[in-house]
Amino acid sequence: MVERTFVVLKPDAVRRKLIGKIIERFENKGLEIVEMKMLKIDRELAEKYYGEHKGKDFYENLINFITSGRVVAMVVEGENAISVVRKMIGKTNPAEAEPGTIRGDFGLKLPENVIHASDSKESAEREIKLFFGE
Ligand code: FUP
Repeated sequence: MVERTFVVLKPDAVRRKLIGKIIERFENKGLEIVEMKMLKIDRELAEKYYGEHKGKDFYENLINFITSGRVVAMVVEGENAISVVRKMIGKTNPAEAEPGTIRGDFGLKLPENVIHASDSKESAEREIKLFFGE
């Protein structure tokens, strides 16, 4: 089934000039970028985006990181895009992510894990709406 998923290249990826290298992987895979914008996430948007983590010990650190610089938000489309992109990004902790995955190749320690991608159809819909509207 053709799906749409939501991807964010986080402030560490932008600072380290990895935008092109990461987008190239999605294009090489045959996925299509159907929406894309650069923005600085403010605290209000960050709290909505990471609402499920409120109260966790890493929450403040995470909000500070995601609001620390510009990000690139995009909608990526393709056959089974949600699970395919999750496989391509690797495990949450870049120290544990397999080499060959984006986090495994470009990240070293949390919270700087380079990239986000939706983990389900429900979160994809919620996150696309949050960043791109209806
Ligand atoms: P993921 O879906 O892989 O992005 O992971 P989560 O939704 O569980 O976590 C969201 C973000 O919280 C991660 F990208 C990084 C941060 N995080 C930490 O900083 N420490 C943790 O122990 C877990 C997550």
